[in-house]
Amino acid sequence: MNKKTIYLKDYLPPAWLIPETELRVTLAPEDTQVEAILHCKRNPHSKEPNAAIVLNGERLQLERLALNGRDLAAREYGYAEGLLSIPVQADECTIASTVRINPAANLELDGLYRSAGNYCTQCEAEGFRKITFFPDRPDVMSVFTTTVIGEKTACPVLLANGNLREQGELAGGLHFATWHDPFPKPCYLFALVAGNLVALEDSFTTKSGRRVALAIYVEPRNAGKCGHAMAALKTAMRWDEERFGREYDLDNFKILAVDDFNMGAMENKGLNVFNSKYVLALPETATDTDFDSIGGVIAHEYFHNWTGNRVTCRDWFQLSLKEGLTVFRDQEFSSDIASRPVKRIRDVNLIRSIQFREDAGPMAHPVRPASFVEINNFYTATVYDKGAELIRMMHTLLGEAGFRRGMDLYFERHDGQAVTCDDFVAALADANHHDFTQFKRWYSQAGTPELFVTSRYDAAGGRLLLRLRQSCPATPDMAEKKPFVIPLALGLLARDGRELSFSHAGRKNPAFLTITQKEQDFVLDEVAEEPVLSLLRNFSAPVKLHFDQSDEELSLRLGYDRDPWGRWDAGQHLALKALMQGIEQFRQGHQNITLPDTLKHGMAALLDDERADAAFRAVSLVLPTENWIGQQMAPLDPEAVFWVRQRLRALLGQELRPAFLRHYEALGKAAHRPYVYTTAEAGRRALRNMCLDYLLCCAPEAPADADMLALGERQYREADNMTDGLAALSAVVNADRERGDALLQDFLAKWQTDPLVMDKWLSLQAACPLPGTLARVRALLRHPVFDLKNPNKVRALVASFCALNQRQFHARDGAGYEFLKAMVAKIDRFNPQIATRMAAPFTQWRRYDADRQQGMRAQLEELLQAEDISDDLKELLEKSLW
Ligand code: 0A1
Ligand code: ZN
Repeated sequence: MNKKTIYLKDYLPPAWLIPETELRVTLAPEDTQVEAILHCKRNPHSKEPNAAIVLNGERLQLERLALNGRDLAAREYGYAEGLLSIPVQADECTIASTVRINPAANLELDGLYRSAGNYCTQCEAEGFRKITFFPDRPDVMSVFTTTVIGEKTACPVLLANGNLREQGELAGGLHFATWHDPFPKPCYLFALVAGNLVALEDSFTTKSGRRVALAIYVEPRNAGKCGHAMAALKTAMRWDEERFGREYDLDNFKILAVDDFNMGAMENKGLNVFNSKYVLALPETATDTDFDSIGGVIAHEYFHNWTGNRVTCRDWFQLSLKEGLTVFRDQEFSSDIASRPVKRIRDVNLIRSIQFREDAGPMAHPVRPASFVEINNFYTATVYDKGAELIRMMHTLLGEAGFRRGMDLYFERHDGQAVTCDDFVAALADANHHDFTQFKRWYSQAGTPELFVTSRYDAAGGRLLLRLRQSCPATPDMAEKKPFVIPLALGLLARDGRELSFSHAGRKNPAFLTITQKEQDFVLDEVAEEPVLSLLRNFSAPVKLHFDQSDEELSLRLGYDRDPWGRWDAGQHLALKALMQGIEQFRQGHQNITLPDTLKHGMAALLDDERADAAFRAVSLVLPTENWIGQQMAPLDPEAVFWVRQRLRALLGQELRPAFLRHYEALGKAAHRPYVYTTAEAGRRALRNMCLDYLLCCAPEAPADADMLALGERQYREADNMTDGLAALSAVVNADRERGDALLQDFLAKWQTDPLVMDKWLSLQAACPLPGTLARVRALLRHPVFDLKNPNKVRALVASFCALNQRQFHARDGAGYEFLKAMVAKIDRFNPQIATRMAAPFTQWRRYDADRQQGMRAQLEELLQAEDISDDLKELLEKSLW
């Protein structure tokens, strides 16, 4: 199509509104007919008083177009570049259209498509235009009435948004269902589902006593795997009432699970469509992590009903209005129902590993981008996760009660509207008389701010002097950044680990300081002794903190910090120092890297710390991710990062073997049998599997210990659940090819008919850092369980290799790069969204040494030269090469 860049500054309100829409969809695999009646009204707020009606439409075969009941001849309208333009004199009119589409040929999974013979839709961001002609922009909100017609035998179930109005039989073996959604919504929230589906049904009574029918639809073979998702949905519905006062509004809430889906899930009004990965779970087939993420995603989509659907985005630049806020809400939900510290640690790991890297690369963009070519490229960690961090900072600045006041005002003011991030912030500000003017720079300035801190203790005055300086690197869109508002949460520790009290500006023990200037000094008073500082507690702002602490100070914080996040962060810092030192030695040719005592003792104490829960100990024992380590290096040497990290893990495993074994055995005895999924049990399994992982870990190129391999094999055989089985399988696969292969064979034989389990099987093999993995991945492309058209399979094999297996992907011979290029080129022909996501590792090419730079760059250039690449991929390639 050759899309052009569009700019936020060019936003104009729609010239026409469509208060009501009637759709009649007659399904057939290759020839579906869509009849639409749009009731149109000029927008009184439009700046173009005589404008024609302009409708988006792509891949549509137009059969009939009528204005106020009269068929239009081709010369009476214009249709070019996906825009249908109809000149109209009056202020109100009705447009009727009939189009034909081919769902069976839709492999981009955008618009109406088929998955396992069933029909479903994906309309966010701009998929509705592939179903019918419509002003496909979120600020046009319409009341939809949808009649779905299908064959009774092939499609016994016919669903759309809203409440069921009518259903019945038609001639020729057909039947129909008419659904009416009373809530005006943008077309990106439209959904239609049909097929041979079974439902798990339940109900929920809202706080005002209304009964809502709940149903999760799946293919018949998946009946019986929805119990956890249903329980999570009901918990989420109650939580939103209690924490945010938000009640559900329709008579029913329906979820469909499909195997073919580009993303995680979609919040269509009253009819969510989910990637089956985030619905289906049984103890035998899903890990604790899967159970967790199902709860999180179900909640996320449900919460969108208020943050996204009832109040939606004015335009796609405002995507974070709904996504950042809804991620914040799902984070809070998960924190309230399970472990708050562990959730925070996982989220911060994601921000540091993925979002910081994005913010430092060629695709960097502000949380509210100022321009884009293809909106699908902006469903990013920045919009979602950094967006949620902005909400979290405002929550910190206002406190829970003030934040809730602001949210209430936001809903009161904007229910039923399409609004901007500015509107959201204004509601929080007005409800609290708080000035967020400077804070809003977080929305418009990309890049990760860096915070440099030095401190000096004045013993005579009992004062601590803090000197702070902030800066933010230039990003492709902006060279100079103005100072951010940074809430810096902090605490002081005495040398024996006690929390020390202090005061600042007359306030006793404030939880945070608010930094607003480029350089700023703070004085903390009444500090009785020289403290160890715990800064950025709970990761109070998405910044890179530069603050020198000795190993002793970090060890003290690792052992005693009141803030669990601070304990984890201190451990990460301690490990990072050891890693960076080791990397330096490795690069000078030394392979005999040793484990610093401070790290060893810190980790040992953490492992034994019965005051902390098991889940916290498990996450805190993980060394910093390769991504995060890599960000501390220029140029980035992925082999050194992998090698040293693996070596330190192996040394920890060896030197702390008795302790790991002791905990492994004890945690095994404490297990509930059979498996139950509870926070405590999942934590226990996580810690036990962490012990196993360390016990099996061997230094690069070194053989695994036979006794430990046997331990892994035994756990694999004896496991009654996927969490323990997969953890053992993964540890053995990463330690020893031959023994791993034997288990992989066994696993395949057991699970080959379960696609989600096969994703795990593929992913494990692709992420294996042992030599020979690329050949294995190539062979797996031809394996019967693999399917290039299925995004989950592509993610499992291609992304696991190219994004998770940095060592093999960046192998010196460039074969990994060649592989990714070929995959991207192939997939782009039918699914640009997935192809572009797969290409992401290439965007980082500038961070590597000259040879690797050259290797990746050549692939980017080759991709760009190919004919007919998608707009999605083109945007990524051009920005990366620029
Ligand atoms: N709004 C969904 C995510 C989503 C976005 C785009 C999609 O297709 C291009 C699909 C889903 C969410 O935040 O869950
Ligand atoms: Zn979302």
